[in-house]
Amino acid sequence: MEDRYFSTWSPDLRKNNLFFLNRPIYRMMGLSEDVRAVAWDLLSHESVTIISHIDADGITGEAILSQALSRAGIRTTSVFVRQLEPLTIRQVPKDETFKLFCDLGAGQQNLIAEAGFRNDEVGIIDHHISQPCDVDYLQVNCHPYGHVKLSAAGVAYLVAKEIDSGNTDLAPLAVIGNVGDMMAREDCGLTGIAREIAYEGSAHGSVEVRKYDLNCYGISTRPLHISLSYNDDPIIPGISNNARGALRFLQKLGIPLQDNLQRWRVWEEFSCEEQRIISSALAQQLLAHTCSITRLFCESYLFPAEKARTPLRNAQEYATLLNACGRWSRPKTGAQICRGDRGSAYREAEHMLTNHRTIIRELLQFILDTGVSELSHLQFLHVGNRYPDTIVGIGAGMALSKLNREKPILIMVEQPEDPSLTKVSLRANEQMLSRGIDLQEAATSASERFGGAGGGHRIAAGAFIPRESEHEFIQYVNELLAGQCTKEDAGHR
Ligand SMILES: [Mn+2]
Repeated sequence: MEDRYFSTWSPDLRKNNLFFLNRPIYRMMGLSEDVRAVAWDLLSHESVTIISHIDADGITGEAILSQALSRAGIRTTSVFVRQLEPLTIRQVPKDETFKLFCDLGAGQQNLIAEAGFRNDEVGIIDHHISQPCDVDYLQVNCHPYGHVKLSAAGVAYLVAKEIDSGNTDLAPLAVIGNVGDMMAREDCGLTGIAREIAYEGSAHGSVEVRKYDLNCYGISTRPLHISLSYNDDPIIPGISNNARGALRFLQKLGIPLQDNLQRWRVWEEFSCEEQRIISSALAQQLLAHTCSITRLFCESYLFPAEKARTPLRNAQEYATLLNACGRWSRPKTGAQICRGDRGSAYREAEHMLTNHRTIIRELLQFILDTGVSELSHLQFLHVGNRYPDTIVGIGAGMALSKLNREKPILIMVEQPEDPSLTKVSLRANEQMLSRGIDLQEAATSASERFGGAGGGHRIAAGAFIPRESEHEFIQYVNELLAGQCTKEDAGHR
């Protein structure tokens, strides 16, 4: 890690450095020094309250931190929030415990300060853009160091390992957090520190890294032809969105598609030789339609200790299971699973996953039936109050591959607890990113302009905006997206 090169950090220097982000001295300090500073500080407390996000990254981050702290003899309690805002910050107890924010907090430091939390009782472990704040909170954030493909669970793992080098058994959780936050998506595999963590898990025996696996969701639980037909990255002519076509394609290869119990085999169960035959047939299919084969393969991350044919077997499906728990208000069920519960918590999560999928399918159908309105650089739809705001982003992402694949999609949903607010979800795809699209930037600046708040990542972002500015907001996002494309075009000239 380059960061180790700059080791000008000293505790006193840091305490006196009130202007956190944009000062050169901050950039001079390294990520590893920040990791060490937070780890040391944590060890000085008797009890810690972890405040984390309800998604797969937040849940795995919490599980890593709470296990690392308990092992060090520190009491922990956890609070999960959908996001950190004036209403939810009230759930953070005003007590003697140290408050450790995970996967959130960096962008809400002023809110934390306004709520009255002092800098000696707060720590932040995050990977989102940091907000300038007069209170100098102890923070470890990979984002300002340019590690943009590391999730909060990844950072939490670095802290856990600094607390005790024996905590490498928590690597699978960090891998799930990274994959859950789509850190592996753009490059068809994890990169940088996130990848180092996966290989650490591999050395430890808890993670199996498959370097040239099929880039397809559902390799441990879905019949192969179903898995292939759902896949839209890459789009394979005759197979994507066509389960019957996918089945016919596989049948021609002469490989048994069912096991001796007449169950459909999942990708993971095919032998290396069978996988090789199927992969090369898929590559030929792409080439025959002059499509690129570069995204056909990816590096995948499996957990050999987990039971076969369950979503716990690979990082992508495990992350979905945790996201289902979070989105249906049971993040603690997910956290229990991360601690090894394969009994009641796991059964409950399986039910939630089934329910989650049913509602998402309905939402997807609703979007396709209703249709979207198109602007020059954006397609959008309002789903009213029909669906919970926690799944609308997923529905948007799935709908995108079936709608116009050239323009980002924006979906609005009413906020049941606050009718004056509208929740907005934005989704793009890799091709749009390569043209310069940055949804995080668009969501942040557009929502700020109308007195809302937004954030996220280049490929997926969200915002809350005042209901009355919906129309102008959409128009403005469209303008911003148009600007992002032109910028990119100009750069290529
Ligand atoms: Mn995250």
